This record gives sequence, C-alpha cells and structure tokens, in this order.
Amino acid sequence: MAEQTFIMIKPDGVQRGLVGEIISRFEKKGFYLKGLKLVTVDRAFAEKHYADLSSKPFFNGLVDYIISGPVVATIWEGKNVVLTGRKIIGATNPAQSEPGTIRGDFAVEIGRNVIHGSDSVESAAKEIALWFPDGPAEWKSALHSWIYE
Ligand code: RTP
Repeated sequence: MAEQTFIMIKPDGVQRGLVGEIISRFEKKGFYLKGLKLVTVDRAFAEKHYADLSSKPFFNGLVDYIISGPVVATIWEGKNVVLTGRKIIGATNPAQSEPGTIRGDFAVEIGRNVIHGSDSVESAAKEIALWFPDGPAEWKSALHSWIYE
C-alpha cells in the first residue's frame, strides 16, 4: 500500500471557511483523498488523539480548542505524503511558518494553527485507525500515470 497520512482541519479552519482551500492544496499537489468526514469529537477522543502531549502545559487548552467545534478529518495517500504533508502545512508555530505553507498563509497563533498533520508513518497509521476505524477508501485515480512515473 502507498504511504498514507492523517490530516485534520481544526475547528478554526472549519469556522474560517478554509476547508476547500486546504483540500485543494493537497489535491493539486497530486495526493489522493482516501477518507473525509466532518465530525465534532468529545474530550476523551481528543485526549486520545493528543495522548503524547498529555504532560504539556498547553494540553488542556489544546483539547478545549479541538473540541470547540467540528473538524474535518481526512486521509491522504501518495509518495512521501507524511513528510510532504508537513511541509505543505508549515511549522507548528505560524510565526515561523513560511509563506506559501498553510499555516504561513492563514494562521498567526500556535494555539489557532488551523490544521494537524501526522508527524511520522507510524503515527499516521495510529491516527488513521483512531479516526477511521473502517479504514481508508479504496479507489485508484485515472490520472495516476500523469503524477507518478
Ligand atoms: P499538530 O500535531 O497539530 O500537527 O501540530 P505539531 O505536530 O506541529 O505540533 P505538536 O508539538 O504535536 O503540538 C500539537 C498542537 O498543540 C498546539 N500547541 N500549543 N501553546 C503552545 O505552546 C503549543 N504548542 C503546541 C498546537 O496547536 C499544535 O499544533
């Protein structure tokens, strides 16, 4: 199976009408959309997603933020999609994100940074299993040979 990553548009991204813009950037790059849903998660679910950060001082605020409204959960597939997805998203703190990245173009504050992307193939697998227990969609793009050699 080709590499997959989990990308979540956070509540601020949904409220600000950035869903189409963000999905468009991943589509235009040449990645394939393999899962998509609008969902409002509860505290226990958000705490599970961010379990690795549970000792951080910003953990409770982060969980409050993620459960404050609907998010758009997505799965994307393609060559190096985990690392390239992180580059498309930009640095965690928007003050350091380059223009041209999603956070560089649309965010100001670290606690309102619009989007999440898995940081490794292993965490992508864990996050996809958590958010999409039925797994990714199976389909093959007719454009595949125009994107990949
Ligand atoms: P994400 O998981 O959301 O893609 O972000 P990331 O890997 O770039 O950053 P990570 O260190 O995993 O932090 C997760 C999210 O927590 C919020 N955060 N707030 N107030 C703070 O100092 C602080 N640090 C991190 C951000 O929303 C970050 O995306």
